[in-house]
Amino acid sequence: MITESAIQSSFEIKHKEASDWINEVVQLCKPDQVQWCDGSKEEYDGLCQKLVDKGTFIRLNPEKRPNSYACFSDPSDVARVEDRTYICSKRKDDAGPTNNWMEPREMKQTLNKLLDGCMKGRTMYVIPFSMGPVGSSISHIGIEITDSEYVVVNMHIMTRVGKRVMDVLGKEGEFVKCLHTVGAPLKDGQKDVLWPTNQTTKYIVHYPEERSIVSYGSGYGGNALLGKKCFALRIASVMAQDEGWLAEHMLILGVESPEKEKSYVAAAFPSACGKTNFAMLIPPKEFKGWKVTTVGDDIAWIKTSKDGSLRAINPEAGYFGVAPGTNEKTNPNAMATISKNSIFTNVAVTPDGDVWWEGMTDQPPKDIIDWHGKKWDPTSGKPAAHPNARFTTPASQCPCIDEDWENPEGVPISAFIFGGRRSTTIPVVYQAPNWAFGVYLASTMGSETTAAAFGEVGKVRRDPFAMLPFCGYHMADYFNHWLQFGRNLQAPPRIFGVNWFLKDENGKFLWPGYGDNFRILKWIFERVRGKAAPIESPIGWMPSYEDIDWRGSEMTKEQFAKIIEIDSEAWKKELLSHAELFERMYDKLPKELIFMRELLLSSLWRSPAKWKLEPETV
Ligand code: SAT
Ligand code: MN
Repeated sequence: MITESAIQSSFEIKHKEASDWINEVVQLCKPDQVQWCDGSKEEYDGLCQKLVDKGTFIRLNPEKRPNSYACFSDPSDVARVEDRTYICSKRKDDAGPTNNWMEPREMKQTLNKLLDGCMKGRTMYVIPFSMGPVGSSISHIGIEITDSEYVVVNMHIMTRVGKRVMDVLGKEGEFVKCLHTVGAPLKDGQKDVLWPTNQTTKYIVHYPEERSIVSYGSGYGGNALLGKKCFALRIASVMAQDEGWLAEHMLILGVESPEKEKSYVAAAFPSACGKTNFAMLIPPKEFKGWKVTTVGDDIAWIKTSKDGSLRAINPEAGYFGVAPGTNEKTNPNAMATISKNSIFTNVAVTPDGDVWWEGMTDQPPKDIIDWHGKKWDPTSGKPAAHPNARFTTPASQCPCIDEDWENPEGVPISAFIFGGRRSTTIPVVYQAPNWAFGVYLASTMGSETTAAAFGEVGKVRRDPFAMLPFCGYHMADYFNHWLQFGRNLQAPPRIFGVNWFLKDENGKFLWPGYGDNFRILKWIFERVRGKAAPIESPIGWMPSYEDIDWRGSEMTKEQFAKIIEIDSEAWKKELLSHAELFERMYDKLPKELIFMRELLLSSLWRSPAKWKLEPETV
């Protein structure tokens, strides 16, 4: 049994609650060794080397991909596991109908049995980390305990790790307890596998009242890097509700005009909607002097500052982005970011020691190793990289990183954008006339499913605020929190809906997307400055053709009218499906949302079958 004095640390631990908790976990999980992480480069390099020695990491060619590694996970451990994710609030009613729930005591009994001895034969690492710039008033601190070296090195990139965090915590600062184990103890002398995981049992558990997380049985991404979805969204959303701020599944970007006017927007999209591409967007070449800068690509923490403005930080320090589909055309900034100091999980590896994935180049290189670690057969019909293959890469390497991305005061937010993948019905852009309308728009957003994981492909899955898998409490209470939050703002940010994915009858995209999305972003930029008076439609405010900057585009007025039209019958069906969503959470649903729906319905009844931009039908 490990004694307190055998716990290795290069710095003194003054926080009693933290060291008591560590001791408790040591007694329960029974690791062979315990090591506090100091966040140093030596620690990072040492653990990467250990992973190379174990065979888990492949060191990539230092000329092509300096200081970078590739690894392949166990095939049972390739993504977040939503059906194994629990919100264990004291009352079921607080978790709501969209979260799995178990009574906390019952869950602890189950977990304690699994945790007993779960780290045998392994080293337990203790990672103090800050979500957000160390010491910022918007930031919060966590301590993750893990028995995975992979987790430690990924946390080094994704968060700010080490002694400086314990210094901020002092003797009794608050922190979120994050306990992670791969759930694969080693018997005496047992050889480890390349990707330890528990193939049969996984639990991702949140105790919102205690502000703690326990993750068992997975070593992958959001299941194991507990600062990300578990802390920065599920636990933080509960903290935000209690304390009057917002923890959102949003990217943050800055738009700067040639006159150096600048606005920041935060945008929520469900997965598979090109969020990282939008966060790093490059305006078409005709827009000389316009710049888009990246503050964050996935999560935003937003607090009201003393002067009443809204300030946002990106709580993360790196990007854990989807690799397939990323290339020099879709996202050159991401390609530059991952050129060095990066970890690649479940990509393919080329014979010259570089990485490859579907969509990186038109033709795959010859003789590559697939994500199973085997020679890939291009005729097999199977992808070389797993569709959810990821890069972990430092945000500081992003060529379009915003100069204020680490500003402890955050950046001011002028607009919220909500988008989904919809082939019909939802126009390319519209503005909510007021905050409550915007909350309605975001609460009812949906996306067509692209992956078999969610069943039928092409079915609309409602994903309010893109937060459905990430809200740590009752979704209807969350809507209410947003309504309430807006009431307290002097100048609430404007709210917009966007949809880059409209298709014609033949399945052809009606909007080019990528860099062209800047045209829409520019209109939003002008709207938040009170310019470009909009046109009223039955569902909100629209841009006129003339108010969109078409330099370098061939889009005609007729084509634009098509992606901005409102089909009354389709929208009435849309509203019916909103009612279905609302019924699921009727017990706590804010009445405002029911009234907004009525209002929309009556406005659609009064409008033509197809509302179009042409003056005669307006
Ligand atoms: O694996 S993560 O949760 O970090 C990414 C995702 O699934 O959205
Ligand atoms: Mn995400």
